[in-house]
Amino acid sequence: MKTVYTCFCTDVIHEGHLNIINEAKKLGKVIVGCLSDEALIRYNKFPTISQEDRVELYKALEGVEEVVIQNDMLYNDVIPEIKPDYIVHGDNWKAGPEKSIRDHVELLLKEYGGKLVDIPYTYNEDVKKIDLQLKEKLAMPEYRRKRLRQLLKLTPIVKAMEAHSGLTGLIVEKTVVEHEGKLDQFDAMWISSLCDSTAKGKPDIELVDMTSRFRTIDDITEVTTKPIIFDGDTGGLTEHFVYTVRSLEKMGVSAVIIEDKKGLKKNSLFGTEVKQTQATIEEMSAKIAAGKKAQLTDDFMIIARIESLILEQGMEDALARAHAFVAAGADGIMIHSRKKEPDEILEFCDKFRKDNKETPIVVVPSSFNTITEEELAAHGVNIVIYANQLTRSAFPAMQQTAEDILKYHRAKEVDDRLMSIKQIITLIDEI
Ligand code: SPV
Ligand code: MG
Repeated sequence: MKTVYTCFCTDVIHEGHLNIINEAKKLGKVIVGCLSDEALIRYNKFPTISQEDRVELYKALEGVEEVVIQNDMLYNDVIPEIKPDYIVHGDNWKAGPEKSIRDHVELLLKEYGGKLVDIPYTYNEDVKKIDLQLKEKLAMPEYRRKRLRQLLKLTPIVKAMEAHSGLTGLIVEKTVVEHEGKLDQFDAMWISSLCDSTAKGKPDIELVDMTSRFRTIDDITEVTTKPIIFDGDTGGLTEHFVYTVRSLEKMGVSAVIIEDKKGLKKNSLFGTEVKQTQATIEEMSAKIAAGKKAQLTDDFMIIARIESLILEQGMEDALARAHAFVAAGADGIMIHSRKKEPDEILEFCDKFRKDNKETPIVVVPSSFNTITEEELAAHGVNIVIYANQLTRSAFPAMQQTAEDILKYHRAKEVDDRLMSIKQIITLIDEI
């Protein structure tokens, strides 16, 4: 009897999957691969049910003889092991980023003479509705909020990208790339105080009030599903911060990062060029403890950001603060630097990790941008935040367009570098 292999990464079985099983059955004994959570989150939406529940779901399907875990999105683990006579898949992977996976599977099959069978992909109103329902579920506060903690367990380094509007949120949500055969995407969104303020034409000095910052979160949560890390600046007065924590939890935000500064906060990238005052260890610890006491869910994280390196207070001060803030209840530590080289960040991570193996470390490599995610992870970093790159790429593009239209007294000269009207209207999902 021939063996047929198909890989599923769905949380809900619909007509399309049943069709695949039916077609596969005609060719031989059906083995279904359940794509592991670790592999799935690199190119699909986050799962709404556990890997174990997905295995049970697939096992219960009539015609499925066996379910195995597939750990590699490129099928490198399962194909040489099972050597199926056939691999069956919906033909939607013939185009788009998934095509590289299909190409790779073809190569693997060629090695021993296996065959690839593409089945016409089923996409009708029912399937579309299921897709939308899953997306809605992922966007719900109670599901979204806990996702950062889930991701920290699933991936060596969580990648967060700046978002400051519905549109930038959509870019973070939907961008999937294929590079060297593998697919990848961002895991989370960072609502930067710098970019949120800049988008409003205001300086990054806690001038944009919380109500307005929450409005930005609303704009983003309405159209996305990925978890949110909120830049809470100094957190404000402790008496105010406890309310902020509750509001963020209610909105489904996963984490707030507050920095150990007080008085008029300026952007860290100014460093010591402007007057900035660091809060004492006691003041910051009290704020963290009050926030932790106020929070109602176990999902939410309060991450303490240390400005000692920015303000040139030394490594020992940074480390002492990190340990004190963890003792006060912080769920993570963000260490910041504005040096071009990552040395002081790596030194901090290595030294902190000597005494603390668990507490997540967050870094924002805006200045020390040559370091890769892999290198950061090797030094114990758990979350990397690309804090402002969408804003910084959009601004010069818009400015150049404005200048050129003024120069040429028409828009023809800029047209080649614009997104088409057709593309922009299809960017936005319609219900
Ligand atoms: C932000 O993005 O607003 C930050 C990071 O706080 S930084 O601008 O580097 O201070
Ligand atoms: Mg900020």
